Amino acid sequence: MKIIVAGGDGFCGWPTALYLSKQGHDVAILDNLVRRKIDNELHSNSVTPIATLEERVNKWKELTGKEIKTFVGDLNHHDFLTQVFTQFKPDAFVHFAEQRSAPYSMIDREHAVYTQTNNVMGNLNVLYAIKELAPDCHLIKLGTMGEYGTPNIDIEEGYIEIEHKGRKDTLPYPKQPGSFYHLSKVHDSHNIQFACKIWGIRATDLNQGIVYGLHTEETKQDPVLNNRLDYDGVYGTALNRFINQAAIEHDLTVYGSGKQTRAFLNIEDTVRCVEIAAENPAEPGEFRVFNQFTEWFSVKELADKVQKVAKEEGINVSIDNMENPRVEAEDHYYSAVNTKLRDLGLEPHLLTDEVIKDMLQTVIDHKDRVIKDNVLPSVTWK
Ligand code: NAD
Ligand code: USQ
Repeated sequence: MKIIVAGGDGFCGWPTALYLSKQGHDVAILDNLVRRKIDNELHSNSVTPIATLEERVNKWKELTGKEIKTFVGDLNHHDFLTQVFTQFKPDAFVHFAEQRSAPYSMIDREHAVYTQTNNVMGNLNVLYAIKELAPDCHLIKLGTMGEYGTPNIDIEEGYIEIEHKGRKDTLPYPKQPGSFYHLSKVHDSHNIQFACKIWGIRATDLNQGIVYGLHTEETKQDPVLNNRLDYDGVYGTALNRFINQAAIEHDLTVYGSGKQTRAFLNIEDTVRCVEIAAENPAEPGEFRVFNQFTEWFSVKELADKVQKVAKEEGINVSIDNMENPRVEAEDHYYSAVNTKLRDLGLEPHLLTDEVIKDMLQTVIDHKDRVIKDNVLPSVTWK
């Protein structure tokens, strides 16, 4: 298949592009490299040193003989997107290219507006490009489990059957997102569903949980192929952050009681889930939703696991239940369905002590790169 990976210079997109290329697909990366600029804005960095996009794809070609074409530009530049679609003629468009940090979207008005403009308009431009230039192209869109929030009932995969005043219907599952970023994903989902209905576009919304991990089989092949690893209070995510904190012997920053529960998956499963979606496309006009995660944990459970593994490695770190900078439920029910990707063949990589130990070792190797001022959270929701 000819597959565009939009956001292919980022944490999820880069290993996905390599994996799909290794599997024999003709892959092109589209990215405006804005994440590298945001690192500069935040005076932050990836713990792992990352090569330029050009160096990355050149190294991949040198090692494997496989070419990954690159299109450097913005989804919100219509002429650019038109050129990409006309030249590459994709069978599938994997859309990772959004501003993905909840804290970044909550910094102030400007960052909230940027997040929603970048994400919602970018996605709308992709929908129009598919309609006008590649109507059979399958949109594989990265959504998020956080679209659902933490309702007091089980979370279904996209839709819920409701009985109301004696009548029944299957409706989109109610959405209660917790940041302007998570809201942008809800807006995207609505736009995609509408486009599928009116234009007959085929789309899969992958409601992904929090991704942990760093390496995949492909990124491990050479340091130039390194994936990025965020640890700061804005882009670092729960488990990855705790492992980084342990590596520099910093207290683990559990927000509030830490009872808040989230769905997680290993980066090696992210790449496989995208492949499964690509190889089993939605039907024309179908808006399909898969919950993309393998396990759920409370934040406190993750901190306990990291503390234990770190101790076995001779590192003693405390858990700091700091005041929660977010407005979110800490004591809540959590149970979510995730059968569709498994039914299509996903074999989960579960979170073991070994996985934490491996990652801890990688971070220790690069710990001099950690900018300590960036570790504590700096953004509040209020
Ligand atoms: P990332 O920030 O590392 O990568 C996103 C990439 O998209 C960056 O390389 C950036 O330069 C590019 N980009 C952003 N806006 C663009 C635009 N308008 N035009 C072109 N390129 C643009 O993020 P990530 O962690 O790889 O996340 C990828 C996607 O997966 C996001 O949509 C995110 O919401 C979703 N997701 C991520 C996680 C996670 O834990 N990392 C979990 C669930 C869902
Ligand atoms: N948390 C801590 N301590 C920390 C960091 C986070 O206790 O140091 C807590 C947060 O309060 C929250 C939970 O951990 O309750 C998750 O926070 P996170 O920063 O790991 O994840 P989140 O903000 O939800 O966003 C991340 C990605 C986003 C993706 C989302 C998937 O950045 O792109 O959409 O995970 S999900 O959570 O399923 O919506």
